Amino acid sequence: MLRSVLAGVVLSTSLVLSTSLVLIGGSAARAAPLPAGAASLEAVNYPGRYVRHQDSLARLDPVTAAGSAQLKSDATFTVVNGLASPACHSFQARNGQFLRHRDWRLRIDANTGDATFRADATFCAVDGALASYNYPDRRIRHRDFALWLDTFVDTAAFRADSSFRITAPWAPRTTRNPVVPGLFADPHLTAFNGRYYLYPTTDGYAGWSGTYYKAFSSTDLITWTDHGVVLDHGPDVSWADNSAWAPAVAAANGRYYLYFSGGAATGDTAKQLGVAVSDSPAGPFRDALGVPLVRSGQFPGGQAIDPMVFTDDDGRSYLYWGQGVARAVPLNADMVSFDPAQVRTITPAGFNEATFVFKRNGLYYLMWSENDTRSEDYRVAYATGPGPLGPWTPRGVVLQKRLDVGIKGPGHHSVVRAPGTDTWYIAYHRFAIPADNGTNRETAIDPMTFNADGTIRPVVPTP
Ligand code: FUB
Repeated sequence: MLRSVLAGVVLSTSLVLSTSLVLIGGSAARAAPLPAGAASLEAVNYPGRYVRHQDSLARLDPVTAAGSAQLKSDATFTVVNGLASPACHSFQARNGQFLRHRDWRLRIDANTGDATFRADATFCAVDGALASYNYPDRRIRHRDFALWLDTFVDTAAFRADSSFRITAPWAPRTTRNPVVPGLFADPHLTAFNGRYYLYPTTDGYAGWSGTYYKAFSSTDLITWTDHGVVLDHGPDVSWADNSAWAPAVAAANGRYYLYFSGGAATGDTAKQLGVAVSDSPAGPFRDALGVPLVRSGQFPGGQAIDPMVFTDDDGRSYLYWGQGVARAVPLNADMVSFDPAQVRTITPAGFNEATFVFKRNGLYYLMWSENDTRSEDYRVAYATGPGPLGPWTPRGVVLQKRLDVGIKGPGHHSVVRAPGTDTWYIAYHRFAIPADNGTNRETAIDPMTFNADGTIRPVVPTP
């Protein structure tokens, strides 16, 4: 069993993750991320006992190969992006709930997305243990084989009781999706220089109030490199504080342009679109304009969210966006401006949001999401046309829920062609499986295939 060690007390094998992070006032100043993905946590001073949940409470129990499937499942967690901070971690149980502290006990609960829950469910690797994000002087520690959040005392006994070894999971994943662990939505999957890049919304926030974007890259759509936070509304965007939604990245002029939606502190009606630029697809990106690219209310009707850029074979790029009303406009060659007089409305019947355009064999495809992202009926439909601005012929729904395997609300997608081939993939989000909803979504990728006449075959979403 490959083991990495979270503890400073007993170092059994390869990867030592201790003393790697310093907390100052509750925020991570220096972080060495734990490997994301499924894992089990073994007590260092009680080898053979693992963190598990039972009746929602976290405790340490013996787990062996002969143990029941339920026990192994209860003793398996997925290490994910910290719900309160990307510098720290959250631990998602197999039932979709998160390890969190309440009344100083460790337990599992469903993510409400509010700031208190997210902070209670975020832990930072510090000095060989897991410190609470919101109570940084307290660490996860076992006492009488129950897990508590206790104030750190610098004794050998406390250090031992708060040291856990990250091991291979007792209940390994059996599904290919989600492609990156944790809560990520609105995935923009694209390819640059023969490598896939994935830019999602960071999810798990009540009201989708997240503030930052991460980027991931892969050569095979299976193994992903986490490039960390590539744009954060807090420090990086003066005109947007929240609602960091639906990034989309395009390459031009030897650079990479990240289009995004952002809300000001004034509330829901103030969504605007921005554009940030980087010399690398892995970021970091900086706000290219210092002001919105599309201002709230600049084009009356609908919300200014969900930007997407399509670049045609002639090098001309087009910006698409909107919720309620779909809009499109040719971008100027600088990729950060356009002629407002050229903006046109292209709203298809059934449209809600998440426009996506691509081209195959000379045919243009306009795709979008229907219904509300909180509905299990959120889904993807499309039309085809002779040019990037249409006119468009509706072709129907291509991706929708698949209740027999627990897939609800698949949508806000993107499409990528495997470089140099006619193999296509669709990336989309869905309610996280199991037990989640339209603010706890996860990113999946599945093949997308075509009929001989160019129409898209119904996508079979897979768990
Ligand atoms: O993720 C926030 C919003 O939810 C997106 O902008 C919409 O497309 C919907 O997915």
